[in-house]
Amino acid sequence: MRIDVLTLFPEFIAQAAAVGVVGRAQERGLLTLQGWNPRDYAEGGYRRVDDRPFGGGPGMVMMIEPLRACLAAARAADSAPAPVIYLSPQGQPLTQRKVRELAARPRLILLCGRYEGVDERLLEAEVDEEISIGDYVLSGGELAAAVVVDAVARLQDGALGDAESAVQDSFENDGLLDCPHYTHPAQHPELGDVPDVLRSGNHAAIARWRRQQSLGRTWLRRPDLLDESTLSKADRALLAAFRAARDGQGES
Ligand code: 9WO
Repeated sequence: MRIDVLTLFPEFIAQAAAVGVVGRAQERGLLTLQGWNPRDYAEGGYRRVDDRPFGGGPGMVMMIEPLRACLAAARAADSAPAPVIYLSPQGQPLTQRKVRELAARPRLILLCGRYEGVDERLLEAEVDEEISIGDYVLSGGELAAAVVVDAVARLQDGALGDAESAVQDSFENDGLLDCPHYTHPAQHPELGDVPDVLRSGNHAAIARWRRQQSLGRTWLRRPDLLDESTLSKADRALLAAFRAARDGQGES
């Protein structure tokens, strides 16, 4: 997969994508990432990319022409068609479902705004999709673009090692939250013991416990993710037992 990122800070994206799973995906040729700086396509000695907003008010707006020329250059770097995605708080929320959809494409172009944003006419003419990574304001689209690159890169075939793939499977976990994890020491003098079931060697019981923890934690922390009517009978029973154990805890 190829991802082109239009940004006034291309080195930021390159650094964020140089480490860990995403860095390795690039080394393995599973992901080609290229940064494009609109300033390189700006006219004049000052290489201006922003100007004052019509209507007045504070701040600056990114101008049409440097972005248009930069986008044309990025598009021309590869013959595969690419949707242009603008990262902004006004976009559609990014979900794992959306990430899977984007990861299946041969190519993406990500557009990062700075200042107060981009001239609306450029967005209307060139942007196919607007995506938000959450309901907060950043100082630019770069951190959000790095999030998209990371989430999409790790879904490329061969990007994860076997162990990480297993983790991925358990995270995707039917839309449930992950279960708790433990490692050595089995006993800690202040922080307590690892649950016995995880040291029992009973793999069926361990799988059941983890599933129950996932269900219980989703119910407690993110009830919006849980549609109990779509749970299997076995899942409903595990969740009922989780609730019962919790209700019992406060009683003497
Ligand atoms: C800046 C600003 C200043 C005063 C009053 C209102 C204001 N709005 C903004 C603003 O939204 N600036 C954006 C900065 C312009 C587009 C790029 N920026 C951005 C992207 N901030 N946050 C994101 C973002 C992207 C994806 N998901 C979450 C947030």
